[in-house]
Amino acid sequence: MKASWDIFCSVVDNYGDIGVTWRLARQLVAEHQCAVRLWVDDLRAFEKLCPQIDSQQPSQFQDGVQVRHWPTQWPDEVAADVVIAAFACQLPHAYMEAMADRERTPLWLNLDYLSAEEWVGGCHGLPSVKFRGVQKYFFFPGFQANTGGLLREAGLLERRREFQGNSRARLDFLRALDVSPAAGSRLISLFAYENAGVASWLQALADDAQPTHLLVPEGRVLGNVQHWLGEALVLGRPQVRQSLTVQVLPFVRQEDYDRLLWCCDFNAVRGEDSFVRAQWAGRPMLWHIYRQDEDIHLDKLEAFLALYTRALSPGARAAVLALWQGWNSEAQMAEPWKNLLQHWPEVSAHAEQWCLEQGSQPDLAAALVQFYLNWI
Ligand code: TRH
Repeated sequence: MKASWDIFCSVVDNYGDIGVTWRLARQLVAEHQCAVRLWVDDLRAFEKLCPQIDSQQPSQFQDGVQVRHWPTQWPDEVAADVVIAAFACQLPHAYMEAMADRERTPLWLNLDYLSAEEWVGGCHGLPSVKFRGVQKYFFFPGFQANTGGLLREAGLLERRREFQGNSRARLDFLRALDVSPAAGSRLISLFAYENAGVASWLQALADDAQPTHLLVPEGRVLGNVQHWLGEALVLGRPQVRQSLTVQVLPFVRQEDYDRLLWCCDFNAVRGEDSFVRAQWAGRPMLWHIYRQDEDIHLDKLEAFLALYTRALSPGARAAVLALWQGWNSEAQMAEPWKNLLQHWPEVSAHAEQWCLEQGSQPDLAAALVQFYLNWI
């Protein structure tokens, strides 16, 4: 019989919580034949990355996943074989009672935030709290073999390479978004939080001899872009300043965001899920990390940079470090950007190499299923 899985997603802010859990839920159904219910407390956030979702429906099937609205008043529900609380969200008390009431205790996991820090490997899979005999375990995504890995659908890298090798498919995809970059221009996507460093980067792109077409999905960075531009941004309309064309795009469905990343020569991403997807795109990238209290996000940033730049030459390594550290401290970006361009061939080849390396490890959904099989 199929194992049943309940995934709980509380949308704290932004799209990372739902982005990750939706991806995982679909993959468990498609690749591991699991029966999955995804409990989401904010269906409107979900609708943004999956437009087929009807935010008024308390229960609906999407891609084989039973999507349930997580109501404040918890209904009487039988607990699943495997229960995932995403990002340390608190399960409804009545559901925890239902877990404990089951004849066969469920496997209860906390799916944690992604970090490249060293301690993660040591904590992955360890027991956490207990509720009436039901043991909870930590499950950590990560980049090293001693972690739960990264979300990566079967065949993703093959599909990505095929798309990138097919200039027609790329053009058609961009055309459907009303994007027509001039021949010879560099294509960049910009998905970030508010960042005072944006202006200096855009100015450097505008001053460059090579033209750039910058695609900015609707979101939090638009204020900085508009401020630099000095005029109102208009969705879909290319706005030109010297060598730089800025174009705001509507927020697209998750699959299309992947294709957008695959199309670009350079991707600025943020948070957790877009950060991973940019790595699977195999192109040079820039990460705007989610800011946390007491600057603990900076430790995460440094831990990732140490791993990511390990195989680079000293010059290229210094260029990547300066760019990423500058971006995350909202510093002036012109010099770090120009310096990165000096190392472009190496940084480009490295992005593909890093993707290959990460892609050779078990993916997170497979690791979760294996964890369950080892546990029963
Ligand atoms: O939206 P985010 O900033 O989410 C954040 C982070 O996950 C952060 O770590 C977490 O603590 C916080 O949420 C609560 O960035 P992220 O993680 O990249 O999620 C964005 C999602 O939106 C991702 O699944 C990709 C998707 N997306 C689309 O589907 N279409 C789009 O057009 C764009 C720009 C993104």
